[in-house]
Amino acid sequence: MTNASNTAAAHTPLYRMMRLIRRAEEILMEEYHPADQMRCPIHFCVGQEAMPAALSTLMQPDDVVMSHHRSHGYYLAKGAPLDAMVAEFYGKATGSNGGLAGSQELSHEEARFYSGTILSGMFAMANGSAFAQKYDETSGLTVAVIGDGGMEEGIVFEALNLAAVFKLPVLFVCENNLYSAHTRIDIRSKSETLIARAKAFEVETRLLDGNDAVLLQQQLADIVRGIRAGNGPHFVEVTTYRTCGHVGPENDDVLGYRTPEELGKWKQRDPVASLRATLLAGGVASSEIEKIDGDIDRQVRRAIDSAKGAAFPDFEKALSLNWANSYSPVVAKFESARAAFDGHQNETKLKPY
Ligand SMILES: Cc1ncc(C[n+]2csc(CCOP(=O)(O)OP(=O)(O)O)c2C)c(N)n1
Ligand SMILES: [Mg+2]
Repeated sequence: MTNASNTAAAHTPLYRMMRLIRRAEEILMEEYHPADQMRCPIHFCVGQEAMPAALSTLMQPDDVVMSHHRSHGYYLAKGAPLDAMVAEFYGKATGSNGGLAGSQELSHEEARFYSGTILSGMFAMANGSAFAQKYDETSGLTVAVIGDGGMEEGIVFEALNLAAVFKLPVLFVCENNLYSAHTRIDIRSKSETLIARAKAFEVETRLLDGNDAVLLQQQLADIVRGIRAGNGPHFVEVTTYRTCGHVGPENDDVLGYRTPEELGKWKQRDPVASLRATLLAGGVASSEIEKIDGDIDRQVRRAIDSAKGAAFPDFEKALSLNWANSYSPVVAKFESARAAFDGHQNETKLKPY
């Protein structure tokens, strides 16, 4: 093996993770309709795989990752199992949350991965997690991920300030994909970059290219090392783009909220295809890459088959997880099984919105 192919081969795990995230998303999108067996809204992350993949190579078991709604990449990056994620979308008892959370609240206790749909909530909760890590003198850090839209929530500024004052081991990540749902950043903000907002609290900041996984991995390695060494929080803005729709498998470009030129420009910078090209150019055999690709597709299809075959959670057991020990009368309607129920649930089919 030459030096160049050694270097390229070293990026194989990065490629494997990126490809897993990409293909899990694509195959789930194909499966979503017309079967409609996944009954939860899902925010896919096609185009944004480089950041979670780069992070995956730097995470330790006692680190905590807390993500916004576009979470699947970070779930897999933290080492949580694919099967449990897919089963969660199918609402099955074998899901990472026993089938009760779906995509938007996906978490995995053992892997120390959490996500939630309340925009920016993760920045605040990460402070609590990082405070515990510091107080307990563990080597762990907490990663909190939000989007550019999330940066418009007031709690972001309270969280950044507190993390700076307490010098907490937090890596704050803002995935700037230029859109909050269907509203472009230039309509919402005078600046297309957001690091200045974190700098105002004297938090260390970096603006990074979110579509170059190899470069990201190197840059993040330094940042993570600094946080582990006790240097306090770091805010990273990664510029990236989702090439899929905002929510659901549907292409929402019909809404005309972005230009085909812009989309085309970002598709040219596809992070998965470009790392694949780097590996090939660096001498990694195409047969090796094809083997990785084939293994991943089989792994995803197996996860879907096993999710389909698994049982739904037991209703009584599910209710016992309700800490308040009470539930809405709407739930009682389902429990009594007297409510009219449309098995096809056409109304739940997600449309672009
Ligand atoms: C507090 C709050 N307000 C509004 C919403 C509705 N909402 C869900 S996703 C979204 C857009 C988020 O955009 P961004 O943070 O940029 O993340 P992206 O979807 O682009 O990954 C909005 C407004 C929400 N989930 N939480
Ligand atoms: Mg966004």
